[in-house]
Amino acid sequence: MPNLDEKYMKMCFELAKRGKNNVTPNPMVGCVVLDKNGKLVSKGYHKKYGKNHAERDALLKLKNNEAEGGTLYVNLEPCSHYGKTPPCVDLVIKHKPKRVVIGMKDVNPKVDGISKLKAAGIQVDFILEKEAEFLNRRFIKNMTMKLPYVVLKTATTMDGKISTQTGSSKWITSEKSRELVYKMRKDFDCILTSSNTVIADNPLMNQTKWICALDKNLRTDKNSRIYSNPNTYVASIQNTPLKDDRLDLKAVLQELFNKGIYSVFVECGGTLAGALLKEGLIDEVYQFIAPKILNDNSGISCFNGDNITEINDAKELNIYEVKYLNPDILIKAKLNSF
Ligand code: AOF
Ligand code: ZN
Repeated sequence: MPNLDEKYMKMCFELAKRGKNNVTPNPMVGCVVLDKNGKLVSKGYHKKYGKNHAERDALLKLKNNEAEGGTLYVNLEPCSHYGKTPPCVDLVIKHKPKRVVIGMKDVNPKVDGISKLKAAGIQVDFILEKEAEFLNRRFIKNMTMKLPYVVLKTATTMDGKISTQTGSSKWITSEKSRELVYKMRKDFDCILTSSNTVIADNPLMNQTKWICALDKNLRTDKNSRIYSNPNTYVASIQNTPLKDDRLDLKAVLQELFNKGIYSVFVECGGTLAGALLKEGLIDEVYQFIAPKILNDNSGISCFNGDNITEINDAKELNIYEVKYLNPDILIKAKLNSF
């Protein structure tokens, strides 16, 4: 019954999202249990890093053997390893469901719960795999690439400019959009910015635990507002390898990952944005577009990267959300970066 499978998997997604920001770097996982008559008997989710996984949370609520002969839904393959918690798959098998419906395979190489379920005679089905992967895209990037998930925010005119040729840029988007940016920052471990932005705007950026400023030649003033955060990390020629005479951007992101930074919100000008895009280091773009047209040939573009002559060489994105913020719009789009 594919419709019911979709319904209960979507319920798992909603349960999983309750763990958002509390389970990092673990995935967000929800679980729904039906008895042999198809009646929903338990729900659970992974609430906090290091605490019970979703399946354990759901199954431990059962008083008897209600799951026997029933169906267990979970948006991630049950784990089979000893981490901070014991393997979920053993507990699932103990409860003897007839069928386990999974959203996505776990990309953690330590995990092979599916074989264990099958060996125990349990039917394993997949549903809404793409959606399940999208939900846990940060986890997949972190686990498979050992890099933080990178979202670049930009605010442009309708002709894609972030400032005039003289650098005049305050403000392109409305106050409402800028307030939304402050809220967005809270979903990230770190803001990444450039020395140019620090020198031009002297932003405070105090909504994330970490700030990383790319300042190759240590040009920023030590009294700049970002330095009021004790966790501001300056990547410079002193601690970062160079690539083509510039800071090696991938090396910076690797260093951030090693510090336990799993997500990065980039707020910078066109040069750094263009360089990150060229290196394939951006996972998503959040683009605010104001109802303005600059009509200036020398205005600064939000991506000032390269000399591209073929339209076929343009980077392609998948837009997954468009919001009308009146007067601006916000586009959220994902690159196929991993
Ligand atoms: C599941 N259900 O709800 C989650 C899973 O250190 P641990 O024990 O918390 O293990 C973390 C790993 O377990 C994590 O990297 C991922 O592979 C998996 N997460 N698995 O069966 C869950 N959160
Ligand atoms: Zn588990």
